[in-house]
Amino acid sequence: MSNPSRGHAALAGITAAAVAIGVAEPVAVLTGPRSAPLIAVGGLVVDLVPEPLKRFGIALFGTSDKIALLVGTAVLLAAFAALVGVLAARRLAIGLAGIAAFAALGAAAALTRAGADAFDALPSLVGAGLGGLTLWLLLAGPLSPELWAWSPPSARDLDEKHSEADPDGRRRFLRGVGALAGTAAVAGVGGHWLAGRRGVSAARQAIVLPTPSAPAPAVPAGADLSLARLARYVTPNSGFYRIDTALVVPQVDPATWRLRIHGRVRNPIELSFADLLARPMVERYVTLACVSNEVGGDLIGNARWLGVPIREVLDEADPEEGADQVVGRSVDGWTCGTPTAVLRDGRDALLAIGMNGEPLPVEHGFPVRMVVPGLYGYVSACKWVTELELTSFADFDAYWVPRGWAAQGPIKTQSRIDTPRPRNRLTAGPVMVAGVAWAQHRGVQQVEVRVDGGPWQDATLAPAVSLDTWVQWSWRWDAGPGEHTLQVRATDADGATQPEESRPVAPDGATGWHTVRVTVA
Ligand SMILES: Nc1nc2c(c(=O)[nH]1)N[C@H]1C(S)=C(S)[C@@H](COP(=O)(O)O)O[C@H]1N2
Ligand SMILES: [Mo]
Repeated sequence: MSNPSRGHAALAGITAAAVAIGVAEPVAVLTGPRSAPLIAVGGLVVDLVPEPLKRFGIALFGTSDKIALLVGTAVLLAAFAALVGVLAARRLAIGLAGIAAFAALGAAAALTRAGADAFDALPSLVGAGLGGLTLWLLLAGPLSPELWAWSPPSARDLDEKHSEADPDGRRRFLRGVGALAGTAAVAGVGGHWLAGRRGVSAARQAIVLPTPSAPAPAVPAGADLSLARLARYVTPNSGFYRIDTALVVPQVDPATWRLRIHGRVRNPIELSFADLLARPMVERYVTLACVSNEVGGDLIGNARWLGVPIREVLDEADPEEGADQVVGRSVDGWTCGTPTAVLRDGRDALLAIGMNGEPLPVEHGFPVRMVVPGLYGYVSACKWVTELELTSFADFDAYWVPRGWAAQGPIKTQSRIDTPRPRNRLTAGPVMVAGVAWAQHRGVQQVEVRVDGGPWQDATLAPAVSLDTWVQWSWRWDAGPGEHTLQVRATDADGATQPEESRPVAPDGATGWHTVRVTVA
């Protein structure tokens, strides 16, 4: 900004916004982190942005998409705040109106989040009040360069005559900006930290998982080929992919958690966490997969889940005829729709509380989530689940359905080459080609590999715990010098081979053969 006093005005606007956002944080300690304006508006954006844009964001930023969203929101906010400052220097009322518009947006965003009450508007309102005060202090009040205080002149007047002429006022103004920005930072960081301390990690650590009455089968020897770069057969919790719409991870206290099984049932049920713990638990390996996984992608993981069979709970609730959909609802309002028949057909669909021998990690749905073998996560794997509502597919569309994804989401047979990696440079001679393949609940019958479009060769399948997990495969390649293309395809136990046709992830999962190009020297 070439023009110093317009720069001052912009700085005043940005400082006012920083104060508003910063002081909202300690208020949000009382009302919950999702009511803080930046997070609330970000959450609204997540729910409202058109699907192709969101996919572009995910493709661009990967798993940092949420951070990118918040940084983007903050940059936009700063630009708007600078403009508000410049307008406020001409007429304070216009600036205050700009702040009021912000407050309305923040409050509206907070109030429309699932489970919100009137108090959720508070962080935005308190923030906006103090932001408005800041604007006044810096542009018209005691912290403004002296002349500004007497009469609010036009910015042009300021530029030409006064700002250079009042070094004391300028210094006072800049000191004020520094103090207010510092206060905003302390309030923001401190409030955020306090909100974090109110999280549930202590409650999680206090949980002692019950011994399963039906333990998981042992992982057969040789299930994990233990090759460098090949995904482990069991994915550690720390490396398990995470996909959800939550900008702040819901903190659900197991002491107050409830699961309601209701809707079109003859016998509605409500369970506490203690009720759940008192039931017989089963433990099963199940490979979870995301519908947004590209061919060759890593939005898939295999874990040992401990939980209560959903089937048993549904049997007790006694669904009415025609209630063909079970809607899993998270505390944050997210929903998924699972076919009732799938949940009752005998597969190990679980209300899971444990993951690889630990209580569920908070970001993976603590204290309770759904896990359903054979279905993509978006139609089955509700984290932080608090309701199972019996309805029909005709009567209710779950979260992703109106956003262009299929209501039914059985996992498609897929296979992936983990080693060698694309563009690896290899030495001629024997090369171990290996990867994973999956066709949950049907099972993988065969994996084949081909080089440069040549004949398909049978890979060796490692043993797996069950049809509900992925399987590792390997194939010894006698690599000759040159550029080569490796491809893989799997056939499920029903004899259906992965189609070659490359289709995008939407609406119901990608198809095509994973293809890796390497150089052999
Ligand atoms: N509450 C909630 N549960 C959710 C989601 C979500 O956005 N919110 N995303 C689903 C999707 S799309 C997938 S693929 C799985 C991912 O589970 P994970 O993050 O534990 O790997 O969670 C499912 N459960
Ligand atoms: Mo997903």
